[in-house]
Amino acid sequence: MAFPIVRPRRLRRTETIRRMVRETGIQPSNLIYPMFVRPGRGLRQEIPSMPGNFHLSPDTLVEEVRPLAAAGLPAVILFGVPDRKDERGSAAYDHAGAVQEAIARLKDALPDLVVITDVCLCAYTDHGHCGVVKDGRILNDETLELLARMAVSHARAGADMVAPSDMMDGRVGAIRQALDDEGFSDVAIMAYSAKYASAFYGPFRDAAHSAPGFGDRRSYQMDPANAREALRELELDLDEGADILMVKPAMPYLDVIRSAREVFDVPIAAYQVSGEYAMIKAAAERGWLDEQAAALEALTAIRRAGADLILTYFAPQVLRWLA
Ligand code: PB1
Repeated sequence: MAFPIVRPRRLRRTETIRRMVRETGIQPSNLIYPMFVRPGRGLRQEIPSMPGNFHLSPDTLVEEVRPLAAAGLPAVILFGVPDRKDERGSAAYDHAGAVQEAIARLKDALPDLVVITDVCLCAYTDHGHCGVVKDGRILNDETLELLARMAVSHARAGADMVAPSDMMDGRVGAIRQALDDEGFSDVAIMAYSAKYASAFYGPFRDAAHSAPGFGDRRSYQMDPANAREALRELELDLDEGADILMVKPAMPYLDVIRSAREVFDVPIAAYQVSGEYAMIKAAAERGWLDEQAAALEALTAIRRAGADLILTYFAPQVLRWLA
């Protein structure tokens, strides 16, 4: 059959009909809000490259999250911005660190909120790489023990999940082993499995003061040209014990998200990174884009590609838009 018997526009005629046949939706339960926490008290400092996002101290972070949790936000992921850095990123696994304190405060104030923590050294090392550096090389196996210590310090503070974003080989297995050995077998791992050496991380690196001091991350993060390799990375992390698999960035990698959804039966997360956020924000500020329409379209695309969970800096706004 064809036109005029068949008229696809019949199901686009009114918003109610369109809502009835809409294939993809965004719910608060799909959202994870990335947040930056620094040592101190009473801190709430907007991040210039990421308007609407803030450097917070553990006390102000709880107050920032409270209304978002009440609006249905299920989870946050915490990124530490320490006052001190050294070559082995020792502040990352300091049991008295800002992230560790923020976890404890959040779990005390909002027990049902899922607290996820980023596990990586780049914000904590004075060279800005995600691992231990020697003679200009990022050492893989020597880094695993530090990442495991960082993850255990988060679990000890009460984190529900840890999210290794370092891209060292074998880190999921090392973290799983360490968590289980220390009695945290119920702490889940959301692995940044297919994480690309992307040009879209700039605003985050400004926010976390985590740009590499030399070279780049291409000896550990994936080549943007590779999609088949992503399936290998996702499979390895699953075999090592990951509970959730992530693709990052999101919109430039919808094909990879789609492949991950088709191949793996575990929850798939996608990270709408700082550059994806900043692009829409900047264009909207200049009057070139409708911010809400563009942001929701981008998030819908990421969901349509197959992501169950989206890490997005738009989370507070999406909660308002969906209300
Ligand atoms: O929003 C973002 O850009 C996230 C950036 C991401 C944080 N997990 C990494 C950026 C980078 O590679 O520098 C941090 C890597 N541990």
